[in-house]
Amino acid sequence: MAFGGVLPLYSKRNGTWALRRLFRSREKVLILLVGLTFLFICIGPIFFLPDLRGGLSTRVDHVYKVYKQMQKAGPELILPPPPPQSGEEGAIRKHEGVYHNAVNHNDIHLSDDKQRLMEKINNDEEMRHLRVIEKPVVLTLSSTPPNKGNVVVGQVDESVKVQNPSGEALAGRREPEGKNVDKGPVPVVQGGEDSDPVARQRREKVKEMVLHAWRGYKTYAWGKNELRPVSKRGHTAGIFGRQDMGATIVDALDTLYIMGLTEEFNEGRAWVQYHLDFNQLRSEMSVFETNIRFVGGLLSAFSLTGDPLFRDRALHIARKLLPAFDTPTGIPYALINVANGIAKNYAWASGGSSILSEFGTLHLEFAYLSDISGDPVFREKVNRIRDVIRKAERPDGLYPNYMNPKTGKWGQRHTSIGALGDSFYEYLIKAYIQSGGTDEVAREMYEEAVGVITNRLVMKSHSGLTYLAESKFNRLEHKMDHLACFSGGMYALGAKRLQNQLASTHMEIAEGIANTCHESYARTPTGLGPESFRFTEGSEARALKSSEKYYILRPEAIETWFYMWRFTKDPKYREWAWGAVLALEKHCRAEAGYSGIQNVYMENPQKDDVQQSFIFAETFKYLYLIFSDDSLLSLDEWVFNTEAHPLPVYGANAYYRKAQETENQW
Ligand code: DMJ
Repeated sequence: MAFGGVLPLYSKRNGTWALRRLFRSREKVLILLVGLTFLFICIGPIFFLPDLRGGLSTRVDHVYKVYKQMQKAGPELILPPPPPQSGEEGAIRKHEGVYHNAVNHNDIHLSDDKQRLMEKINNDEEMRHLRVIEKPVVLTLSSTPPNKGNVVVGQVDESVKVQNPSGEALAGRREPEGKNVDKGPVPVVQGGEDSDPVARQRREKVKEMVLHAWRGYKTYAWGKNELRPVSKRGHTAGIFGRQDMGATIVDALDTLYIMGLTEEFNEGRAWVQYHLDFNQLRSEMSVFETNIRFVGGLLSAFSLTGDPLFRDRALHIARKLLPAFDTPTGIPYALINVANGIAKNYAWASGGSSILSEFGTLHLEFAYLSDISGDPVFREKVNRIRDVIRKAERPDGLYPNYMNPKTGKWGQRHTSIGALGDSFYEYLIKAYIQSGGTDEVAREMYEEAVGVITNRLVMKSHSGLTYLAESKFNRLEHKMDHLACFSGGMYALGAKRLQNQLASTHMEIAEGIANTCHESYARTPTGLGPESFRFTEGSEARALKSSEKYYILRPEAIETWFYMWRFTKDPKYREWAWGAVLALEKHCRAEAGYSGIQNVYMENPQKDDVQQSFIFAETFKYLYLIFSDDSLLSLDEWVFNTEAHPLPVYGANAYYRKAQETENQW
């Protein structure tokens, strides 16, 4: 019979025996399998849905919770956790909510971490109930940018569409709204191709570099602060606190947007919407770095796109920083634990002083925050800092790098336009520019401060190189930090905007600094400049100590070449920038991104395995802009914060988007 080989034949005559005879072993296995499958279907849900007896909503909640945790643990389910590192990454590694105790299962931090994980889960639950999730802005095209020159708001460019929360498509980006919005010429924020084919090709190369760096970060460190592009894992520096706050994402947003990398921008935007949450922070972070990278990055993204998500996140984060300003003078502390509002200074900073380049680099972001929110608190904070700085008597007219936030007295007599001082000077001229030329106090302070620096610290080497020395207890140290290379751009910007009797001298100094910083690059076999360089009898523009020979993807030299290109149109600045591109490709490009190098004087330098977040915000952006047409982020309409995040100029930029109720405060 056709079925006889498969189906058993039951005989009533002698049941057991007959069954044993009738069922062959293959058939028995089959029956067993069918039975087990049936049992699994009936009983399985009891194991997967322990709250089965509860209502439907309990079950949905639980599934949601499991789903959220699975989603967060995604990479760890597929990839094994990286080996434990000594030092900053610690023995217990947190991977998006999953904690790996890499060394000791009895580590006391483990229970702490478990508790935080529970808090995180509960918090997620709370947020899910409380927050109305906004519909994300959807840019409809792929990452290929429009290849037709400048994108102009007001003209419908079909290739770049943004959807607003109600779903209607807007042209290019959101039109400014409100009666206080400046109606000026329409800012060019994408496109801006140069007419020179070589520049166009070079700009494409820079974009390719950005994509390489972004993809590495996305693959191996998504949501972490930074990427280790050689060992392919996340990295976090102390300035960001211990949690994963996606510093790279926030620092990269505006660069991705300007380059028309819409797909990547949208990935970043979604991460900001669903994951950027400073309520999660439990450790100290730098007030200055949080302001220039997070607040600045989000404010730029808001200005460029008009998307309120970015404005609201910037406000949320800036408010978290406010307890740091609760000092007798209003000069903020350097570090804050945003979970409990406890703030303090670095112990090494001149007896616990605050640092000039940190408390003096808040003005652009805070003034703008007040204007776009209508909340005056931010502007009040920075105006108070400015008052204290102005009134404190300066030794020999120089601003020392340290001030005690309790007494308002200056600390050690150390003045520098490099580390510890740099962006304080930068923000004076830029605050004046941002105000549309109305912030007279900022102008006066800039002219005075830079006047003294010019007289006392601007030097010429034996061979005629212009450099900026430092002053330590009234003695000159003939050393210039890579950080100080930004000052060429600052001098040039000041000269062009102030047009005072010192303008031509300042322009000369700017050219000199741009050249000296280039020399510091050109005098190395790598073509990249050291962290600091010195001027002595026998050596110029070279690092002398081994601790000064590294390069960590810093932008300052390129930044100055960018300003000089815009203001002079001398093609050498583009050539120097291109030289830096080639050097970055040769020595810093790693399989998963870009890394700093340990010694610029080696033919084959070791990589430091860190992709600093500022490579996106600054290095790549300035490179891209130097090979673009001047109309893209015009310097008449935009002012760059110290992390190269563009902020609109009041009165000259339609994207200023002042809140309706605020009046001009300058
Ligand atoms: C950036 O974070 C900012 O430019 C800051 O002002 C100092 N330098 C770093 C990059 O070098």
